Amino acid sequence: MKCRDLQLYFIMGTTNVKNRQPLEVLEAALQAGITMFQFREKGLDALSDEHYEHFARQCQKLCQQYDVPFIVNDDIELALKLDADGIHIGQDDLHISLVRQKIGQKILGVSVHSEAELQVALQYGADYVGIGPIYATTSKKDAKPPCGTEFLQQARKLYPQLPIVAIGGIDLHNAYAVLQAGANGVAVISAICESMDINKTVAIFKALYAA
Ligand code: FQP
Ligand code: MG
Repeated sequence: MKCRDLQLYFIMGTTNVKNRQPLEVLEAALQAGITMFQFREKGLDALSDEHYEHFARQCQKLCQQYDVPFIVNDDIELALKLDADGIHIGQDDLHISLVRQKIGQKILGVSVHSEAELQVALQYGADYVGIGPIYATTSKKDAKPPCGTEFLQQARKLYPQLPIVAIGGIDLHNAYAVLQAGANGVAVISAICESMDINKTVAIFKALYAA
């Protein structure tokens, strides 16, 4: 995985999409140029069982067509079954040491909120860390309070080479500040799922890296 893969990290599940086909949203985002995708099927109306797996496979197939890494949120068994490119875990998920053992060389992303969590993530070979929620988010019901960019700046200072993606309430208006604070990229759900023009939204995000 390269730092550049984190530039525009799209996260989606069926519950994030209203009045559209989730696969159409994903394909539009891929076509427009997202650099990484996380399959995150969560919430009250989330798919389960064979529907869940079938939808995951369809998302993976699209990502493969566009040569974009397909990362599974939380579900290590699914990631192994589908031979996904990687997995993302948080602090309430299976411990990172076990996850690393199970997935071998696959991409491993970890959510961290403190220097202590960051050190554990690095100790067990996290390939990237997710820091947030930077701003208030509506996409995650059990999200912690927004932390702003302070910890992000601290993490960057401590580890100049670490691949860091920022998450939580990031949109076209605040993304630049997050990159200035030291993130290699931004992870978004709503900014793309709720966009009236995905092509344009993605282009504006990506223009932040031009120069
Ligand atoms: N950062 C990222 C990423 N992806 C995520 N899914 C999270 C943070 C949140 O386990 P977690 O992870 O705290 O909650 P959930 O499993 O509900 O998503 F860095 F990839 F942008
Ligand atoms: Mg999780």
